[in-house]
Amino acid sequence: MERITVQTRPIEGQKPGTSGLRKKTNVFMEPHFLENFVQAIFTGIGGVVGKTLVLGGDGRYFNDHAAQVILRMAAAQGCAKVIIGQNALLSTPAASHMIRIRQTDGGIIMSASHNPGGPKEDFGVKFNTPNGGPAPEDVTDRIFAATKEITSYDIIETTDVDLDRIGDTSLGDMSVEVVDPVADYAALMEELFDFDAIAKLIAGGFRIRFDAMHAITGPYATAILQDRLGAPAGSVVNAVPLPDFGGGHPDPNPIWAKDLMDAMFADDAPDFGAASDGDGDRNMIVGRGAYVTPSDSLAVLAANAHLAPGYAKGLAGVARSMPTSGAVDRVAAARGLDCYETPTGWKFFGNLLDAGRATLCGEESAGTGSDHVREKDGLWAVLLWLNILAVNGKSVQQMLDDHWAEFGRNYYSRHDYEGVDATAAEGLMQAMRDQFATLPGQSFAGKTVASADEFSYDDPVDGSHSANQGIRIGFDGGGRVVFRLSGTGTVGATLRVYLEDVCEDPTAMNRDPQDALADIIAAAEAIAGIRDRTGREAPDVRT
Ligand code: G16
Repeated sequence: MERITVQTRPIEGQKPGTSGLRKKTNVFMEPHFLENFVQAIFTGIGGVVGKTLVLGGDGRYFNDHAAQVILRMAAAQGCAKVIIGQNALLSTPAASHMIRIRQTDGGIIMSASHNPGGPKEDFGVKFNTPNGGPAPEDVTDRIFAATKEITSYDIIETTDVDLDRIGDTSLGDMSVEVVDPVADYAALMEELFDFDAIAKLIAGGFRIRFDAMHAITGPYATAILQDRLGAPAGSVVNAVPLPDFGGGHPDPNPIWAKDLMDAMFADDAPDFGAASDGDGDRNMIVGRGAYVTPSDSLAVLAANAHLAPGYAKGLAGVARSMPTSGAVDRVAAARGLDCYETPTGWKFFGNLLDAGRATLCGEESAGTGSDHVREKDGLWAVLLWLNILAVNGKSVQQMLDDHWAEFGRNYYSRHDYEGVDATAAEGLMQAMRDQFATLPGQSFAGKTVASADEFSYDDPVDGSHSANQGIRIGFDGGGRVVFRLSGTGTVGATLRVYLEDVCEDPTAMNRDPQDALADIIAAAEAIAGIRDRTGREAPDVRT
């Protein structure tokens, strides 16, 4: 076993995005690419001497090799201990939990989340801080700065560590503890939720279908939903994680989880359907014939979380990302809860959760979570829904109908234009900025613009400022459109157009969102000129 210093040079394009660094896998496999970024993480956090880190990933192609490299670099640089999931697997929420309960100095998660995996698809690496949450911007700025100054990294040359066997081992002077990836997480879920009530619901014939999309939640969902809660074998489908997610796109939305949608809209549909993503932090909830938008899911959970034991004391407050619909704001207003609006990216919830200002958080991008960890958590959302349904005995559709009757409905849809020419996308955004002063008062497709600006955020806990977080156009009557460029894509630019309108008419609560939003969609096109600027006739994905 030899410790060597490898000379290297800065590599372009290592700026962390919305959630860590995501690139094509073959880029990560180029000489020094992974090592440079890992070294930059170590430098950015002040070195790893004497520290304990958690390590795990979603099992996508290159996960196992990257884990060995990270272990060898940590060992070469004086790290005291790495706690790693068996076979280098940990879902993102389970990693967050592990970082917290073992009081470690943080962790490295290998994942490109909902992006496809495989040699030709995506890989990613991100650092989570000791609170279990994604590194905030000051840390990612330090990591990025280190990528631009790197000249060498230290690594041990040795054979691979056996990650198949649970237990303690070592690498040089560093301890390596291989842990069961599921056990601690499952125990946490059992603390938060009334497993007896959910098991009784299921035993009474309530049928569920959970689509793990060949990704990391397979073993978690099988252990919890089938083995502990008694759902019949086969309730969890696509349960075996595969390095390429079976060739699929592990993003739980109606497009990429179409099989689940078809099953849930069939004549013999189960009562409850759900899916999660590559690394287990996103979720999609579907009832029989009833798709629940992530924004509505957050609002319904905020209104009913007290029915689960872990939240029986009520909520300290709620938070949502800016492009997420205002449905949860209505719940907060009715229940007298503080409600925060943050930029896109789970990292922005961290301070609010740590300070005890928010208990539940959520994003339109299929993420919901609470202060139990510092990441969004797919299976947690599924279990909270099941706990609520077990207590009140309603169907998912009934939950939605009752919710809209009580609070009103925010019709919502997101239109994505993927792989757009980056210059064209920037041009579209800039052209709108140039119109901020003149848009208010003008009408487009019958909608009059009330406000036009770019969202910026001042963190109420640490005072940090984040600018350029999405363009907002508000319309008279409460509708709005938000334009943002994704920070998680790996090819060109992805333009996200978030469309929303408010409805308080009890006779108009069950419209198709695309119809209900037709005027807002037309106004967005008229203002931004999406077709002309991107050359696209229609969005690639409508959620
Ligand atoms: C990540 C972040 C989320 C964010 C999402 C969307 O999700 O963790 O907080 O909402 O990206 O990002 P964008 O719109 O920039 O693509 P994940 O599930 O990919 O980690």
